[in-house]
Amino acid sequence: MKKVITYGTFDLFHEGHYRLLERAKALGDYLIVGVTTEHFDEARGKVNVVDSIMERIENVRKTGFADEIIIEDHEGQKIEDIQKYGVDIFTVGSDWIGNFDYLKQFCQVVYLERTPDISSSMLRKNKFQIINVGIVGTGRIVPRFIAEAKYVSGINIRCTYNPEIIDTYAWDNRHDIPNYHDTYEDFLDQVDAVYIASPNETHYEYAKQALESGKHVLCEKPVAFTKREAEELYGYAKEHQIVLMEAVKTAYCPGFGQLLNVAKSGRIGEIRDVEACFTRLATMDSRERSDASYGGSFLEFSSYTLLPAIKLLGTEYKDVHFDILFDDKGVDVYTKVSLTYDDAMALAKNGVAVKSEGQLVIAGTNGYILAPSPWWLTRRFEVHYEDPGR
Ligand code: C2G
Repeated sequence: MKKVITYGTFDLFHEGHYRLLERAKALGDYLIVGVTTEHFDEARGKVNVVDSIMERIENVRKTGFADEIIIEDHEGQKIEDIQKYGVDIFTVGSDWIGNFDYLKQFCQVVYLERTPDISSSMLRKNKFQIINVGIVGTGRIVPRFIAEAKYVSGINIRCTYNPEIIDTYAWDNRHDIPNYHDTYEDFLDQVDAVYIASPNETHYEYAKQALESGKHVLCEKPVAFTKREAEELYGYAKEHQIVLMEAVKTAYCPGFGQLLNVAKSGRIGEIRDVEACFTRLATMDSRERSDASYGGSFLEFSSYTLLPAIKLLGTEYKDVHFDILFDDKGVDVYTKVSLTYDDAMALAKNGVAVKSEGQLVIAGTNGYILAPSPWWLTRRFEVHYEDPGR
């Protein structure tokens, strides 16, 4: 009897998972499927798993392909399992090519072609959908998005759009993702959702067109420059039941969520002041420092620095005040935004040509929370009291 083993998170169970298990089973007579625990996934950098382990196991079981389901909870377990169960073939999708070659000393290793797309038969059943994502822009942030997408269940980066790329060949080769440079409409036809990472001044139009074509939108901040435009976009998305999200990463960082919960729990008493700072010295030729209309410190950082205040104190501030230092081109190189509430206040400090300590301090009536730099990628925070011994 030929024993096959495969592993995965199987979160938001989709067609790619189904087809992988189907082919894994066909490689032998007996299929063992290892489903990862949340802790193991966290340890390997997969932080936002949605389904519980019970649901993920149930979804694997329902396919009928697995003869046995086991739990994977630690590094090095694959070798143990291969020996323990007398496995002949280890298999996994081609997104992992090369990563598991070290298992060849224990059994045969087979990489199965990963499923890039939705097949029409699966679509008709309206399940197991893989979301095809198109990226608008090919700038600095895009390679990071592509790398990170590997850890997200059920998405496939389908293509990019950049009307200014003449030499698409170089881009395609580096990332193995085709670029569209003719019409935005053709590009939109290829995808279910778009991630907009183009220059600030183009966000609103790209987002609007995408939404009007029924595509979900994740847009780099700021999605728009005015309240009217933002309300229009969010209103349209809500009315048509399409997702529109602004890519303010900190809002989705698990550590930041925990920090907010501690602040709201009453541990430091009533919250009276929220002060956040984010500065990064930009080079003179960078977009941040050379573009007086759409560059500058406020547009670059305030969606981060205002986030803790808005999350903790809300949007009903009584007064807002700006203090700004401009350079000789008219770029705001250092901007402080002060918010006044009925019984609290907040300060957001942003800099592209002024360097300061990038920390977040939340002051309460009993104590304060300090999140050191980089608080916007919250890894740790401290709770302090009058008594330094606590
Ligand atoms: N897969 C696929 N096609 C997709 C997506 C995933 O064939 N479009 C495959 C993956 O290559 C993997 C399996 O489906 O073989 C499960 O995928 P995930 O749930 O994303 O798990 P993964 O992170 O790949 O776990 O120890 C865990 C393993 O190393 C892999």
